Amino acid sequence: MNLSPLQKARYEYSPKLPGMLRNGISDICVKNGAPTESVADQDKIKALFPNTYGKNEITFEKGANTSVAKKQVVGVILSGGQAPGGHNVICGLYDAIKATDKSNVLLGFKGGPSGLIEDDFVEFDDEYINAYRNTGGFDIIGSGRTKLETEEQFKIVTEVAKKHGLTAIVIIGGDDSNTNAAVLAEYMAAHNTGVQVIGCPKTIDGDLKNEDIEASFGFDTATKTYSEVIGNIERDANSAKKYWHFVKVMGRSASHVALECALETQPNICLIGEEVAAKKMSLSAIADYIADSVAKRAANGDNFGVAIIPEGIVEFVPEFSKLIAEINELLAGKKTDEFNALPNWDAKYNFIKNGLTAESFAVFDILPQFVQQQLFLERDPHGNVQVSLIESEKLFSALVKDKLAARKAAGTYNGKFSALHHFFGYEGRCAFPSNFDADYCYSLGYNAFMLIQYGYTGYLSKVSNLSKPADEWVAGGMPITKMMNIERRNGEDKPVIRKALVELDGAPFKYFEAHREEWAVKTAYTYPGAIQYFGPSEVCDLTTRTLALEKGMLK
Ligand code: FBP
Repeated sequence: MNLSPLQKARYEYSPKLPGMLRNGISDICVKNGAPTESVADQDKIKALFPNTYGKNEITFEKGANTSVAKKQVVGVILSGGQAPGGHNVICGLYDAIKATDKSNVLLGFKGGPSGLIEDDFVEFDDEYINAYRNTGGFDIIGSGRTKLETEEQFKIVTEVAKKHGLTAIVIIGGDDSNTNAAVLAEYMAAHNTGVQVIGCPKTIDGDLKNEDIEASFGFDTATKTYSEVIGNIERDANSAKKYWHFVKVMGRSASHVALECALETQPNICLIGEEVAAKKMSLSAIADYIADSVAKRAANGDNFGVAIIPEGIVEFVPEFSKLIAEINELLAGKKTDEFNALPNWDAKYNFIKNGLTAESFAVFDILPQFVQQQLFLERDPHGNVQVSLIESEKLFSALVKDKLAARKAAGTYNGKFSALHHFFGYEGRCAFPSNFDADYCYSLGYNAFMLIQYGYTGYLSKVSNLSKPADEWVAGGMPITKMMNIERRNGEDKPVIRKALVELDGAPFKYFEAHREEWAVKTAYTYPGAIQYFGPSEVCDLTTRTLALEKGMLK
């Protein structure tokens, strides 16, 4: 195979472990912490997880390894969207497994959770693993979005585990996948299978974090990748001085990615979904907010700018969510066929007009026609509108254009507005992991095996103190049940890990809020440049601004 020079160089990189894990397997012992309680709904969660609830938080420290030696056969899966560093979680896991005992085995189940059900696996060896060290992607075994949650699936997984003599399963995934890891751990314990289950926190969206998990892996690299390109676009905008760039960035729900990119690049505008919801902003109010920046900059002769739009934004606009709910209702069941049979858009438009409340129709009516039509094109398997497919970067630039036309007619604006659109998502999910993600992920994997070796189940591999150099990182484990509460999902009460949205009183948002008025008018762009893998630590080992602000390292 032809390898790029960087690929070869990254194979040679030795990821940094937390200081306490650096002395070799025989010198790692457990320090017991306090028993835990779930973040809310304690009685209900305890009743649902009688075998795994309330266990102690633990950390590892230097000291004689007291774990009981046994042959380990571990299965691992990657679950959900790709995130840079996933390969290193598996490499760290593999190295710890083999350093403990060469005869231990690591099986990778292919294509995500379905690999466990279909018993589709590969047994890792040095040659296989070495081809993936410090590389991006999930192609080592692939990933998938099948949910492991039914009793039927758990029975099959138990059979597969028995067949291979699995002692443990490691699930690398986001909030949903780790919720399922907790349920599977409870099932395995309740049925005395002897199979331990350990989770690892992954997602570029950054919404799997809490007082225990400081960051999900992949967020660092993905946001640095987007920020590099946004910075380049800012420089292009400032050079040509003729375009407003509307840049949508991934983040299915929470706006952490958009906020981090804004902190890195200081654009003129960045929308934050959580703020839009808290202030109950309408589409029109958001468009006015952006148009104000365009107009003020135009008054200074700057007919250019950059606006960051989070992928999940429209679901945070209350009137838009109501509109979507009404459309789903309007087209439920056979009415979809009736709608599809209408001869042209005019007839469809009237059907919609007659079926929506006046309030929702008013919202529908201000949407540009391509968005109106998008709402009826792609539907999910339940027949619902796929909000994530709406081109919100184009939606907002179109709404802003209308606002500016009205202002021009009223004589309050006299600039030029020419918009370009970008969507950055997949570009960042498989980048070579930054040194931070390479180190963090390797540590999560290595640490996951230490949890297995010491007999823990239903735990999330936890590496903290991440804003400090890696030798000061703290490795340990946290019962997943500690992060759970009860939420309503598909009409049922379910135990789930609480999704972390952007906190409007948190330091990252506060910093942004304190500066955004200035950024909206001035050209205050910053240019992060490409991720640096080799060079001085202050350039190569930087964490995100979000983490630095949360930990008080930046003011
Ligand atoms: P995870 O939550 O599984 O990590 O995935 C997040 C994400 O990258 C979102 O940012 C994006 O909306 C989504 O995946 C895209 O999913 P898909 O890969 O299925 O198109």
